[in-house]
Amino acid sequence: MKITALAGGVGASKLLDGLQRATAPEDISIIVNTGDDIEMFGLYISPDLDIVTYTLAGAVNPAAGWGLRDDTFNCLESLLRYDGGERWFNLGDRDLGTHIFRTMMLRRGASLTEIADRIRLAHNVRCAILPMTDSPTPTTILTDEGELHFQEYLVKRRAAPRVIGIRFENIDRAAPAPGVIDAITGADAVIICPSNPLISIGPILAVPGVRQALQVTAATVIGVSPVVGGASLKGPTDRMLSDLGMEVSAAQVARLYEDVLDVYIIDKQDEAARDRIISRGIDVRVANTVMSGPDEKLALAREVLAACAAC
Ligand code: FO1
Repeated sequence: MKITALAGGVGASKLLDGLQRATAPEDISIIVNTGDDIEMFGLYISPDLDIVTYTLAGAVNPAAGWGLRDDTFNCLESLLRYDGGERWFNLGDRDLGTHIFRTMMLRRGASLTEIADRIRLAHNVRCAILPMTDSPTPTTILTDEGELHFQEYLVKRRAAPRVIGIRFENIDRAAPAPGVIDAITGADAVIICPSNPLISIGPILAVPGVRQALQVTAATVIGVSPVVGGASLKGPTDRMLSDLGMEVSAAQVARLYEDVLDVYIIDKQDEAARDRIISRGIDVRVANTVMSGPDEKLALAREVLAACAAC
């Protein structure tokens, strides 16, 4: 069974790690959000591509869910001594190797797609990893304190400012990266990972042609809720939904995807929302979606695969 996943950062990576253990990794293609990308110290940083790659390689810092395991920060400290800036975005010494390589290859004219493939092969990752687009489309968060790059909002300001709006810069002029549309239309199942619907999956769906491909694909489109019991397990999904006047619930996230979803997997804690979601024409499966360890990741991945096989 050919599977394509739409993914953001940490939550998605956990499920993807389960999936690569539950089925043949070569059958999985992952379309990754690049709206979080940011330039720092002249380097092109692509956090979600790196989080997915490092996690699937078993190399991620397990406590943080991003960066490399046992990394050190000597280079960053040296840079900040010259720069005089505040340390708010932690780039590890070995992680910097990835950013230097990516930046060097971009300057030589390689595409983000080609570079992502080189990096995942170097880490022996067998799933295909595709950026959503090859052109920069940074996410701007409009807040009561002004406009912030997504990383400034999330990491520097710890998601404290109130969100008024979200803008995906240059998105109308962006094209899906090579292989993205084929991965959606040629799959047997497309999985929308439990990522932030507004700033992780939202940018992928906003790339011209992607949402339409999901609407017409013969693949079963299966979403996994990132909201459990009225809160997000990781990151500011709950706060952002609420700031933007939306209900913080699994059902609300399903509504954001209702034009593309066939099946939605919600947590046992949210079982009461089942009928509300079914009434919108979406099949619902109830599972333990809280991936607290390797066994839970594998169990949820098997649940997702069972939902794919049932359609
Ligand atoms: N997240 C943080 O909360 N603090 C950091 O200092 C930080 C550094 C960082 C460096 C490289 C990288 O690939 C990711 C990093 N992240 C950091 C994670 C990142 O900000 C977000 O979690 C993702 O963009 C959302 O998926």
